[in-house]
Amino acid sequence: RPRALSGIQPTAGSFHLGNYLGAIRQYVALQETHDAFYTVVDLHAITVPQDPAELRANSRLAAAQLLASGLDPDRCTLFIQSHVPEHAQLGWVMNCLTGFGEASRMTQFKDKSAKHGADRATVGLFTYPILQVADILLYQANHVPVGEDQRQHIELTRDLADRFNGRFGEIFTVPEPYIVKETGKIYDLQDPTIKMSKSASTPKGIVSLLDEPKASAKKIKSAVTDLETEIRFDEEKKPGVSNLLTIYSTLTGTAIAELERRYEGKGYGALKTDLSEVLVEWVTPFRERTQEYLGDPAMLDGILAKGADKARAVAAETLAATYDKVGFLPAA
Ligand code: AQP
Repeated sequence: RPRALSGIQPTAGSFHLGNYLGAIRQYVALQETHDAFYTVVDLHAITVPQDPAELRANSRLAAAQLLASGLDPDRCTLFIQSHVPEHAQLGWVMNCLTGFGEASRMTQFKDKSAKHGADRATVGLFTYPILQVADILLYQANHVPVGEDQRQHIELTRDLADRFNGRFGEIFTVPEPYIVKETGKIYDLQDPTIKMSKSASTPKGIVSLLDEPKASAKKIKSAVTDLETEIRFDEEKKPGVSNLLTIYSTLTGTAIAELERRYEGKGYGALKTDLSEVLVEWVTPFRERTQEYLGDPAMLDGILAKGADKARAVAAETLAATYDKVGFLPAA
């Protein structure tokens, strides 16, 4: 079986619809075809200021939401990144292989540091794509399910894997991004030209999965569209309507062409009302399942402990091979 690896930050508490449609749905699907590793990346969460108690709670909450989305601990390996110290250890080796200019070209860092102010952005935020490289390479992943915003980081991962393999000997699998074209970028409901994002979206532009379903329905109903009336998928001319159609199509498994037919001659109001119902039907059981997992912290921690053991077995092997190739003296 090919390997898959992906990570998700516990920072925001609730995941949003972009995280789910862009990434988590693919995590669930790849359990069936891949030896899949999924990690809650708490090391990445401290690249921006965080509250320790909140981080701890959000890490459990992230794991609960992943399980509620359909991850099955018997069919994939789910773990907390900091439970596997090899991530930080391989991260250092990868830091030493990355050019300063190369790291400076990462657009995610540019966006995020612009938001925090250049002086307040940490060195950790600057090097987080390189830690992400280590996250992926440790598991020899063939495929990395992510949203479109992560494409550049997967490219960096491929470059560094090639560089290491060329310089020290072939040990790393060069991974491919696994980005679903239709849902790789879900847009903000209020500004459908930017991605739905926990840091850039306004509260009305982002659907947080754990919000009160009624509040999410309201956000769909007040989504920005355009001045026409026709329900047609056209990302360039009708980004708002196209985004709603993408969400609708993915949540219900209905082809977009079929939706266009179904809503011919009907107004945007009808589309929004129906989609808000679809969303409520999806988030209501999702929230319940998340609460069930949270209600049993011993079980949740047990799943994560087992996941960390499984992950470590793989990660330790890759790290040992890397240390050997680099020329570190083995510990006696
Ligand atoms: N709008 C989106 N559409 C499709 N996929 C998305 N992802 C995020 N936003 C969208 C994907 O979700 C996964 C987890 O992302 P993360 O843990 O890195 O979270 P994030 O990128 O911090 O989420 P945000 O909201 O995008 O945060 P900010 O605003 O901080 O950048 C990833 O696979 C990501 O591609």
